[in-house]
Amino acid sequence: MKNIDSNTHVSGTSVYLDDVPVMNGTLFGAAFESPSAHGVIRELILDDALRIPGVVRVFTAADIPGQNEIGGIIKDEPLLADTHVHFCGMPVAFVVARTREAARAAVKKIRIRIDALPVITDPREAQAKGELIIPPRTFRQGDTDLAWPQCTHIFTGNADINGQEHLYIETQGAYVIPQEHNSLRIYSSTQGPTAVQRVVAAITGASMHQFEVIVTRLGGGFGGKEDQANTWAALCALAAWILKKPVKYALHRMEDMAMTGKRHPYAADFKIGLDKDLKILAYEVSFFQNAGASADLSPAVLARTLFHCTNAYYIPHVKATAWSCRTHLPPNTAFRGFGGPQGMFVIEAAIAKAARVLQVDAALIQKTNLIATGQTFPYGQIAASEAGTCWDKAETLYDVVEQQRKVQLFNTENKLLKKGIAFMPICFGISFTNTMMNNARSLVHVYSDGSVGISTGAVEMGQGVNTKILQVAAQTFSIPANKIKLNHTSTYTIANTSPSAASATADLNGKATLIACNAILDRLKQLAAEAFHVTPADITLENGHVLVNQQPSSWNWQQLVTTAFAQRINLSEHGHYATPEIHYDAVKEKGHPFAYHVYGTAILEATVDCLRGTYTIDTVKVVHDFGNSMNTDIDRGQIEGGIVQGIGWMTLEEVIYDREGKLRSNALSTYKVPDIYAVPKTIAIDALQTTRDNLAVFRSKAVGEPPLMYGIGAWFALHNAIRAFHPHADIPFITPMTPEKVLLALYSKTNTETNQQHAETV
Ligand code: LUZ
Ligand code: MOS
Repeated sequence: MKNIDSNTHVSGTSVYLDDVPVMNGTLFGAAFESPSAHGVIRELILDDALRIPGVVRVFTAADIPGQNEIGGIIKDEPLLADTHVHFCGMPVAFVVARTREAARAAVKKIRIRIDALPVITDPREAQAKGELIIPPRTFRQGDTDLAWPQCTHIFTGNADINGQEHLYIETQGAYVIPQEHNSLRIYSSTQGPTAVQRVVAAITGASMHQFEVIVTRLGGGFGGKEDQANTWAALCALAAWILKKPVKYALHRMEDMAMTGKRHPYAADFKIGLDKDLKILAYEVSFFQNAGASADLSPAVLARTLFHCTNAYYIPHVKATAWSCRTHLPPNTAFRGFGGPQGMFVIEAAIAKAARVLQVDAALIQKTNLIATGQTFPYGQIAASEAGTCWDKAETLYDVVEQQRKVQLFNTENKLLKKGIAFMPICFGISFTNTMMNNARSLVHVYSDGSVGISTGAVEMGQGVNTKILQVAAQTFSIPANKIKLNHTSTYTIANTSPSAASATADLNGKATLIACNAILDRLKQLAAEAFHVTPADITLENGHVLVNQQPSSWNWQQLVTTAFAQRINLSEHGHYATPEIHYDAVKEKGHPFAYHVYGTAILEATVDCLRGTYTIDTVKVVHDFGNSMNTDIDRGQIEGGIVQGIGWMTLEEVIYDREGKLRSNALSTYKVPDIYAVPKTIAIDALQTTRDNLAVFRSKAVGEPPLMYGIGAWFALHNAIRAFHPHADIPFITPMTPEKVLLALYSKTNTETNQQHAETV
């Protein structure tokens, strides 16, 4: 089935925040952001701003009637700076004016005097100074201290992983309209309507039931709107609450880039030990997460880094510690993969380091250590599948031996162009790591004409969740798709939602919809059974027809519904789903946090121009574990998008803050994202359809985040291409691998460590 939004998308009639008609009398907001990363506010001068024609009011922290607090996991983040500023771009004041232009002009007229305090941008420095968001966490399996003496080879190293700008096409924004009885209707471009509702209640000092948060759809979220849509909604709500006028604020791209957090940069130290057969016996890793100025979602992101620190490998002895380090950058936040990709990069770097020094193919070490069914992850969950199925299929399906032969031939025949291949196996746990969040609700109405309306807590952000939910209802009721409509997301219809995140939205909301549809269907079957003098089990529906003992009856769906309505049978249901089987003990750091894991393997090939340092990522060939895909078109779209986004993170996208904590890569002229030319010429995706039971909706496994991590292989394909030119190149594990870094590595001095070891081996 086609994505139900495709026609409105291509005809420009899909409704995003900025397409909601603006009411007469609407005022427009703009935030004044801190020009310094750290300091004490001495003076805030608003006079010139207030003199701009059309300016209605400038709000500061003193105007907040409730709490000046937007923190979620930890209450450590003011909406508007009060006495101190903690990052460049931190909102200090909110101008409201009759036009957008007046609001922006007034922002430029605000003056602030700040006494500067020392600025920290580096997570290692923050950790050394004890600037931590939460105490460190450690995951342990086996005993690394006992394992080191048994290792034949031990390697140490470090990695520096940069962040990533979300670059959703639709920037952040909100539009708030006062309603009767002291309530507000809040249109928000958010992945988390309930988070917006909770924050607005805190800011106004009112209760959640006074705020209806409505989401039509998002022009992309990628995690950037899981928590950070709250600010704009809260600012507009504050102004609308006090002025009793509609207030709208949709951010300019450069405001959005400067004021919002990104994927977390991480620094890491690793130590890996292997036996003579290349089995990894022990792995120790320390992660230094650059959290930014306040907690936001960093503690949860940190947890997922630990959960994924061994990627798709089984390692008997593991000790992984992670520090969430407070720096003076915008609070970093959720981004597709949620800390997992950073954890996975480091183990891949450790394997690459071992391969480099031992002069073996990294793929050999990877393959030797893939996790098998029954083996245990460091957090205590037992693998229910094996990573090797995807790997083995990829090897044969894509004839890797032949590909490697061709690459070798190419490399002997070419002096200044070199190719590299890398395997990238993935393993990603599906569920919010915070067990409490794994629940969802769906409200299903069957109208008396037989048509169906569905509201859930899911936010459609281009990922196709509404199409999948519609498929659930269409299949359960056995009626055509055009009889079903997915409604916008609203906190008045569905309460206490988890954000649309963690790749779990279709599973959670799809299952809730399934439960609701089945409850209605049970009532309808009961009715039909009575009418035809059989039992409900004898009734089935097929293509809109009612079958009795598999034989056509005189009733169709329409008659069934009309009869039920006439007999006053409830044609609506509110379904609730909570993922079973999951649990986690955060003290022991053991449990069963994930409903299931998604596996896959990608083989990436890159070509480097060894004169210029430029490169292309030529092919990405994937075998991906779909379970039993409900919608292969949507799933393929997610995989292609994820791969390109992952390649962008690993190669082109360089977030640069200067030492004063100012974002230098603050526009698309200075922050390079993949364009059509950066997309690999070939992306081949093979759907591994597995029959094993799992907790996904219709056994169709989650597809949102996992494919991003195939992009990590691009870094290692480039790494291998560089080594084809300069076998002992000194290639630090720093991301992204921009052409500048490639050039530096191509002409780097010989790395003595690999050279010495090489000499010894020879
Ligand atoms: N959000 C969250 C997430 O709050 N918890 C998670 O575990 C998670 N995982 C992935 C993406 N977003
Ligand atoms: Mo996300 S990183 O699933 O909001």
